[in-house]
Amino acid sequence: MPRALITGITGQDGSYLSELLFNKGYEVFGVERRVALEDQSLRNKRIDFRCVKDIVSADISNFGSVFHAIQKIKPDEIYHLAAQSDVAESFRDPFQTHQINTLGTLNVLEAMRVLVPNSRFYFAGSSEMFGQVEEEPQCETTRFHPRSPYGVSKVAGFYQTQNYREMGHFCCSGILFNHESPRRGKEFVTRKITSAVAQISTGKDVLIQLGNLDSMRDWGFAGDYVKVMNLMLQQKVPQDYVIGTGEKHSVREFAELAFQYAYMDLHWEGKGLEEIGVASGKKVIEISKKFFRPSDVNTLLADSSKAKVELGWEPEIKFRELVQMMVKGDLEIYSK
Ligand code: NDP
Ligand code: GDR
Repeated sequence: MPRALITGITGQDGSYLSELLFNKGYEVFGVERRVALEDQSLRNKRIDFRCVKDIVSADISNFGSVFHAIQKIKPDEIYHLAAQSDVAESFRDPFQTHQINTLGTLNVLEAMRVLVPNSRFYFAGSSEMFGQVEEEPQCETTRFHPRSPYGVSKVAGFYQTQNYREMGHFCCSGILFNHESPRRGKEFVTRKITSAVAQISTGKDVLIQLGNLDSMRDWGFAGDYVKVMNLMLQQKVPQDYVIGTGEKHSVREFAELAFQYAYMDLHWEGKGLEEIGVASGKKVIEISKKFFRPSDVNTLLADSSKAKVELGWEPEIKFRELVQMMVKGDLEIYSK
């Protein structure tokens, strides 16, 4: 049985990936940092423990703890997903973002080099590396121009991964565009909207404060995207791949559709910072300066043709089904 190690197993992607690998016959191991005073049942709420053989304690930003975890697990495949993944937070704390994302990735790669040099390594790269896009759509040869400390940390992780590959290790990066699900954290705009929409539809008085409504993203489903992480590590030659749906939509469209799937009609009034969203005769959305970023990525669109041709990968779920799935998930939670 191959042994897979997932860093970031408590996160959205970690949970879907652990289920996928278990169903493919892997022994699945995770690393998880222990945080004092935190309710472990809450932190582990996404994980199906029937799919996980063991979880070892490690903080990715500490080389010693990563070293011990890899020494204990001796994985055949390492899926390095752990990160400070919140772009807005990376402006507030660029140092922690760098510590976890850049040094953390180096910690995993170096422990792999010393302990399990034949292990296969996946790095969770991001469309945020393209940032201020220099061409549309973005593919594997598009130049990086990151626009946040998070984006910079992922570019560094990408080049570290490439460097270990050039030293002879089997290392790949997936350059994944935004992917969401009912398990998405509520700090991200999609789940922030669908969880509020579900509460409004069940009669709660909720006002959603948003930032840049016209930001465009290529949004896919996390369950589709974890499949490609595994596919990449089964190839003969390690390579990097861009992964997205090839469709882009604005935050505004996402909100309109989310209200529609909860049987409410959303329309907009006013302009600029005074703009509001109205549904069922009530103000449900307002603009808040708090949610604008010092430098944002205004548009992203993936060209995943390399993954389609070489890996046979294509997304099964596109924008409309994704929004519907997320609204449905939150309606189930909030109507209880
Ligand atoms: P999440 O934010 O849901 O999960 C991040 C995971 O990293 C959590 O398990 C978190 O654990 C863990 N983590 C954070 N800091 C540390 C640390 N110091 N030590 C150990 N573990 C830590 O992210 P996603 O699942 O959405 O994303 C997975 C990866 O893919 C991330 O690297 C992200 O940057 C990247 N990515 C995500 C995209 C997306 O749209 N979802 C797109 C492109 C890239 P804890 O429970 O302790 O917080
Ligand atoms: P992103 O996702 O930054 O693309 O990073 P997020 O959902 O945070 O933002 C998407 C866009 O929406 C705009 N926006 C808001 N964003 C948030 N979070 N909250 C708001 O209220 C709001 N209003 C408007 C943002 O300005 C932005 O333009 C995600 C993460 O999962 C990263 O880890 C991953 O690498 C990238 O996707 C690809």
